[in-house]
Amino acid sequence: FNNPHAKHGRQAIVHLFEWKWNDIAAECERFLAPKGYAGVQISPPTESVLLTSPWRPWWERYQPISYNLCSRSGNESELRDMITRCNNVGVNIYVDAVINHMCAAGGGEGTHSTCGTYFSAKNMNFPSIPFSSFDFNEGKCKSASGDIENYNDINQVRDCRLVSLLDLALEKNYVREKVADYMNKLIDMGVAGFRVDASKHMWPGDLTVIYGSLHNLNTRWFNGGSRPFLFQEVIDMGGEAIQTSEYFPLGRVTEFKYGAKIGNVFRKWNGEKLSYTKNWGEGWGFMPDSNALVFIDNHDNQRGHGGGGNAILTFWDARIYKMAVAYMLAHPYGVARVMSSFRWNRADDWQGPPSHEDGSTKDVHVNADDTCGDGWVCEHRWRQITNMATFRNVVNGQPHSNWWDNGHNQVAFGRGNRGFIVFNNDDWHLDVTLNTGMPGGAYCDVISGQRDGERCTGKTINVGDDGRAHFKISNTDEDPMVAIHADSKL
Ligand code: ARE
Repeated sequence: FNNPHAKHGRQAIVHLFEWKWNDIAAECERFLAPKGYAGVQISPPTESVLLTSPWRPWWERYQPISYNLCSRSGNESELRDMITRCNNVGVNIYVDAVINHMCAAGGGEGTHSTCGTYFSAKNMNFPSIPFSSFDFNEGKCKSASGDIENYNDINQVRDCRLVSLLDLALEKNYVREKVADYMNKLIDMGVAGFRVDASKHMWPGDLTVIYGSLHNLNTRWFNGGSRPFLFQEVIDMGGEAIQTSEYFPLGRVTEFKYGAKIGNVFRKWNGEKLSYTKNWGEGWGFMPDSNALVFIDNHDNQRGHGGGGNAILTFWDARIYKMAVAYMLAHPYGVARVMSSFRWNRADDWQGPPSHEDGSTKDVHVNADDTCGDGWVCEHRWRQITNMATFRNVVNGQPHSNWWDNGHNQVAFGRGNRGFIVFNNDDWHLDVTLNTGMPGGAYCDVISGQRDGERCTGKTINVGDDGRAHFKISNTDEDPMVAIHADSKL
């Protein structure tokens, strides 16, 4: 379950948060495949509640009311078309699976759902699956309110309602079967795996049974016997009763310490310095490499939900954000996920995706210069980030090597003889000759530009036959970093 089944040596996953299926299909063909992204994490595809107060928040999608594949992003045939088209160009689809719960206990009763299916939160009745009151943990939860009140009580965390969301009784065979049927339908349609939402709130034993009943991936696109890629959302910053390690035998796990720590490093908070990242990864107390799914920010902590706090870097802090994403993509630790966001009014963290008056999501508008408009940020299309996704592919399998630092916030490291990156996050210039480990020749810096045939649209770096190269990076450069790799050789 730990293998993303990426094609053509591609490495990075991108979360196209709230994108419509038609837009994702087009993005796979026109951008993700040619640039070498391995796969897409999509927003939850099931029917959910439709909320009007506040108006159509993004988080309504985390409140399923049926397993019909009919959401704000599109219907089942659009979903199927997207999966097919992305698979046909070797870009995998990973589904955000909300299986811990249904909608909120106070979700009412009626047909206020994204495709008009009837449900009753009051009676815990979801007839289209069907789930009834027998299928929830109401009797099992021992907290006074029925909600999780204490994260140090393992039983509460797993048997009570997360923020009042009706908690499914995953110990029941019937419930397990319905959940597995839902996931298997998607596997048969061709998805490569799942982000398992709120995994901390499900017993590892229940998940083991559900995962065990998942089909192998569709052999139209994947090798026979391939198991779905599973990455489980467990927020463990240390200090709580539930630890990520409980989920290691089941699949990969989100490493939330990664983004929180890297935010502190690039912001230079809490005495952190870039030079301290020489042993970045397990050396920083992160989980084993083979278990980790890493990211700088996610759809929750970029807007103050979930774990990580104020240190989390996002597109709002564009300059150091690009440096942090570049660091992640250059570094060998973990399976890396790039965030792709929409803009919102920062006082209203509930705001949904760019929408029309009737609440339907707007198309993603792509500008002539490859950036996006109409409220879509498309960090994954920012040149520095796209080019570092390519860097990660080019250096794949090569060791972390040729480390250098100035004792402060100037560092450099390579990936064997395939790539080299230099950062200057100090308040003064960097001017130094370093051993890159790369074969001699002229290379195009993929941060300030990129190779275009024989031409370089950015800085050119000359590596001598001894592997040494001179780097000058001003602290006032637009992006105070330089990266070269085997495929950027001129
Ligand atoms: C919304 C409202 C709530 C309301 C509820 C029901 O905000 O006030 O009670 O609806 O009416 C998302 C949003 C929530 C939203 C929910 C349902 O973030 O705000 O609730 O959808 O619409 C914990 C969990 C972790 C979870 C985070 C957010 O452990 O699994 O909280 N993350 C996932 C998703 C979210 C999603 C859900 C789960 C629910 O990524 O997008 O919620 O499907 C410490 C702990 C963490 C804890 C964290 C925050 O760090 O260690 O475990 O995370 O605090 O409480």
